[in-house]
Amino acid sequence: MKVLEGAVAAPNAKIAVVIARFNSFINESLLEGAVDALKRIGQVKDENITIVRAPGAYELPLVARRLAESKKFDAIVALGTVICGGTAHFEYVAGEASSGLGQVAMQAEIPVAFGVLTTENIEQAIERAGTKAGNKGAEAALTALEMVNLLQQIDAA
Ligand code: INI
Repeated sequence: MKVLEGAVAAPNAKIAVVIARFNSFINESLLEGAVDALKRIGQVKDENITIVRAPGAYELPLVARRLAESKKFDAIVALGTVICGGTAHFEYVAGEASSGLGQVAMQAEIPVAFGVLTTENIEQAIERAGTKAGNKGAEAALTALEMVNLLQQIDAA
């Protein structure tokens, strides 16, 4: 029996991190967590990490798509924060970010980790950006590395 399961080990991987500026006070903590996880846990070299800033979460898919099409990266980590407001705007922004990033992964066949917080309020976002509920940026970065490793294993099987 052959079982393939990714390890969080892709030290030679080239990773693009695309981060939204909207809600930047939260997103910068997600970025800090992601870069720390890539370097300290994943052993990814500093020169193999590219950070790209986009206006908001709505714009993340197009930027991710361009990065994927460049073929310069093994995985993309998308970071942003969409906080529920008084209108349906939240749903459109979060929905486009989520489905758009998923489409990029499927079309370009490259891991796109979803490090976009979608929360009811600012407190929930803070909790997930390096305080009591961990750091979703770090989690997304580690998932990206695991996926790079897993796809390499599948190709080699
Ligand atoms: N962008 C976010 O990243 N998070 C939000 O919570 C948000 N809200 O709620 O408005 C948001 N809006 C901006 C959006 O991403 C686009 O930049 C904008 O609509 C222009 O296309």
